[in-house]
Amino acid sequence: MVVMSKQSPNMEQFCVVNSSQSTNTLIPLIDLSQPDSKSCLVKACEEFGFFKVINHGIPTEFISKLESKAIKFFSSPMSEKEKAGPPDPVGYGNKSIGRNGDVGWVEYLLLSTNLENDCQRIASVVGETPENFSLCVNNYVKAVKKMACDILEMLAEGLMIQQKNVLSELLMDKQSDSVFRLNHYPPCPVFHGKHLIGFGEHTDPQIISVLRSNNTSGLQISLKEGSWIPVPADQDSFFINVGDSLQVMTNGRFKSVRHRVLANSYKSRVSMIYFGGPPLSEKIAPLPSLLKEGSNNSLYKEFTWFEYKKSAYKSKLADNRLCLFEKI
Ligand code: GA4
Repeated sequence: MVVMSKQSPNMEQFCVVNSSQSTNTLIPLIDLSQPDSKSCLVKACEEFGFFKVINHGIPTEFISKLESKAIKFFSSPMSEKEKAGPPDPVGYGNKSIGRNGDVGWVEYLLLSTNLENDCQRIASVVGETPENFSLCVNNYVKAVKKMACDILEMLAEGLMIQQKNVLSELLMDKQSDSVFRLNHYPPCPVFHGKHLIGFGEHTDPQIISVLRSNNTSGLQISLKEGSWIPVPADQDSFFINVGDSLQVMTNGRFKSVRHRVLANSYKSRVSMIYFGGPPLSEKIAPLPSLLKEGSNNSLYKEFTWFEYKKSAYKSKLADNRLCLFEKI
C-alpha cells in the first residue's frame, strides 16, 4: 500500500481546467533498428518534439529491478520516506514541485546522475545498502544515457551536421548536469467530473529526456495549436522529449514539447525519467551549421546552461522559460 501525506490538500488546486483532447493524432513511432530512422527522428522532433522508440536494446532486467526498488520505496511509511527529503535539489518530494508553489498529485525522488551521495538517504528507507540501490540506478541510467546519445547522433546526422557527436558529447561529458527522476502517481478518482493534475504542463529545460512508465496511462502532450493528446502507456517502449536547450541548439527547428500527467482514476503510475543536460558552463546557442551562412539569424540571445537553469528554477512550472532568452 502506498501512503500519501495525512494533510488534506485543497483538491481544486489539482484539477484540470482545460482537458480538450484531440485523439486521432498518432504519436511518432521510431524503430531504432531500422537504418532509415534518422529522417523519421528529425521529422518527429520538428513536428512534435516527442516520439516513442522501440527496439531500443535496454535490458528488461535493468528496468524491472529499478521499478521494483522504486515501488518498495514509495510503499514505505511516509515518516520513513520523509527522511529522504526534501528535494533540495535531490531527495524525496511529495505533492510540491519546484520552489514556486506548484503542486501535483505525485510523490517523487530526484537524483543527480552523479549518485554516490544521493543514494544513502534513499537506500536506508528501503532497508538496502547504498551500493545495491545505486547499482540499480546506475545500470539503468547508463543504458538510457547511451540510448539518448545514440539518438542525438542520429539526429545530428539527419540534420546533415558534420560532427555527429556535437550534441551527444554534452551528455557524455563528466560534468554533464543531468538529472534522474522517479515519479509515483497514486490513483485518484475523478473529482467533480474533472481529472486531477499529477504533474502540471511544462517543457523540460534540458537537451533531451527519456521516459519509461509502467502500463498506467496519464501522460499527455500538447500539439502546436494547444490541444492535448493522450499518450497510450507502453511499458516496453521509451518516450523521448525534446528539451528547451535542444530547441535553441536547432534554432527553433526542433520543438521543446509541452507535456503533463493526469492522475489515473484506478491505477498507480510509476515513471522514470532521465533528463540529459550539458555541463553548467556550456554555452547554449544554435549550432553554426544550422544558421544561414553569413547572417546571424539566431532566434536566441547567448546564455550558458547555468544561466538558463538558474532562471528556470525561479519560474513556475507552466511558464514559457525560453521567451526571456529570445531575441526581440
Ligand atoms: C521540469 C523537468 C524536470 O522534472 C526538473 C523539474 C524541476 C523540479 O521538479 O524541481 C522544475 C521543472 C523541471 C522546470 C521549472 C522549475 C524546475 C520545477 C520547476 C517549477 C527536475 C527540471 O530540471 O526542470
